[in-house]
Amino acid sequence: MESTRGRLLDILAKHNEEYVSGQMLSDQLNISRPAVWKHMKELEKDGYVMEAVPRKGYRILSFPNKVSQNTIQWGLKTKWLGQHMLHKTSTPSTQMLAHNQAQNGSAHGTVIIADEQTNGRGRLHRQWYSHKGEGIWMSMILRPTMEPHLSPQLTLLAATVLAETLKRHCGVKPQIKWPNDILIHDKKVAGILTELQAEQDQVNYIVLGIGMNVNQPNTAFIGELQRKATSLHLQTNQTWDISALVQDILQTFEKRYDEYMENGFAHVKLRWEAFGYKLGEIVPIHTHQNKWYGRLMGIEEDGALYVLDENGQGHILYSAEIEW
Ligand code: BT5
Repeated sequence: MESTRGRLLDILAKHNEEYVSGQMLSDQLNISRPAVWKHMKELEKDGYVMEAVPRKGYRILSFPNKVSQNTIQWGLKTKWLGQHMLHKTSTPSTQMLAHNQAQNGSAHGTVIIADEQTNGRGRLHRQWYSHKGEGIWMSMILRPTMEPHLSPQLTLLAATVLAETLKRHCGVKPQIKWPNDILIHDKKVAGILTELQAEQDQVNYIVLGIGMNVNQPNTAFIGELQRKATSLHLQTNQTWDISALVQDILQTFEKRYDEYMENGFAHVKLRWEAFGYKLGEIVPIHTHQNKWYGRLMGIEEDGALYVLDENGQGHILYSAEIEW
């Protein structure tokens, strides 16, 4: 059962900047008013900054710099995304948890987030390094009315949301490497993993996983990642508030998702192409056994990559691994 303290935080967090009276808290939590006051003092010891105003009540002024359901939901301006949330300090993979939750009927917009993943994964069962407390490791459950073959559009949508949010929030210049990598200065700062459960012609649910490196120092990246990966901290020399960044991503995602559901893919495509990595350039392309050179032209309605070969002939690539 949830603790009194947890429920107290929940009530205060849901009221954002409004005061909640001691009487209301005491009624809802079924504890005395001196007990409410004692809980407040305990929270202050843990780094919460509280305000108590006579005849108005209590409110939270700031949370400790630590991710929790409350720190994310406090001030979260979304209608459906992240209104249901599960936060874990450690879990094998938020993707796995999200699949379990979705199969048990969790609502559209449910978000699962963890401080650490012990078995985080990328596409094709590749490993995803998820350093404790230093990044965003989260999965959202989406239940769109959509044909399964269009689901790659959601990966592209998510990529534009991450790029757009990072640019605005952190002042960096992100680029999207088709189909799911977010790069800054040629190094990967975030990746997206979209998995779906579908019938023949209708998506049942989608689990959209986002992994983003936020506050890792240089020493966090070892082996192949030393060359390939970066974090926002390394790119900006700042330490970022993870909850605030998650809020911004969720708010931007909800807005763009609703627009996409209403108006279709055309705007997503334009935005994606504005962030497209090496678009218009000639790059080596590995497809199955072949290696050839092609000019990256843009993306198709179904999320495929459109490439021109040396003879000017167009190719539509669905699962090519592109190397540069
Ligand atoms: C991805 O796969 O980029 C998708 C990553 C999705 C991770 C999220 S975290 C929340 C949710 N829960 C999960 O278990 N997963 C999702 P892919 O394109 O296959 O890239 C994987 C490759 O990226 C690896 O083979 C490494 O080369 C590299 N990589 C691994 N960890 C990285 C990191 N932290 N930062 C940058 N690159 C990384």
